[in-house]
Amino acid sequence: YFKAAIFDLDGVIADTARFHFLAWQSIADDEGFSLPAVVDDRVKGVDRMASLNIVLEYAGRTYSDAEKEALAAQKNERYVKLIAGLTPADLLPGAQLLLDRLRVDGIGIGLASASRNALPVLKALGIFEHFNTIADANYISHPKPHPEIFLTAADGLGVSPADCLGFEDAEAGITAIKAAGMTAVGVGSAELLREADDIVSDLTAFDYDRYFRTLI
Ligand code: G16
Ligand code: MG
Repeated sequence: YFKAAIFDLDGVIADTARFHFLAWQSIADDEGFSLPAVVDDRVKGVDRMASLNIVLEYAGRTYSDAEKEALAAQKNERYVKLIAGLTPADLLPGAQLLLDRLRVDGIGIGLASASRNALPVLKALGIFEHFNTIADANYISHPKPHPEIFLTAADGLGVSPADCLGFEDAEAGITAIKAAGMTAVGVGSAELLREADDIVSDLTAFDYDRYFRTLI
């Protein structure tokens, strides 16, 4: 049995990937180019500046560092506006029930998110109190697929990586979990998440009793 669960945020717990994509799309619109739908998957779990670099591959020109800083800031302003209206209804299926069960069973709960907006998102979703530790992009220096963010979360929980189960919807995230020496549950497409030890379409399909000991 595992002693802790470490979650990615966007695409695993929160239905926020669509807001990231909308914000990038509006940046592309302003700059006069369009984004193919595949960008939605390409920016999943990828930090802000690296996401911008992916977006700008579809622009017809190159951008200076100063221009990039300005565009990244603009995107974030728009994203922050879009998530201002988040409520517990924006939790992905199965997330609330799983977090509740883990808490009741005394399993450590950690967050490993590439988003610098993870805190306000957790608060708006009403699940901030469930987390025993939060590792987000504000506190780490190496983005996923580097294991640092998952190792930081395990450290915060005081649990060894081998006793942690990680949940991710992005390929780079699964790589990070495996590199951290943890077991990985992929949430979403089986094709994209081949490296995962187990794959579920969403958290309602997660087999709790296979991984965690139920106390009551
Ligand atoms: C998330 C999203 C990414 C986003 C990144 C940074 O990662 O999946 O698309 O670019 O956060 O977000 P922000 O601009 O808010 O710092 P995760 O790891 O939670 O899936
Ligand atoms: Mg994600």
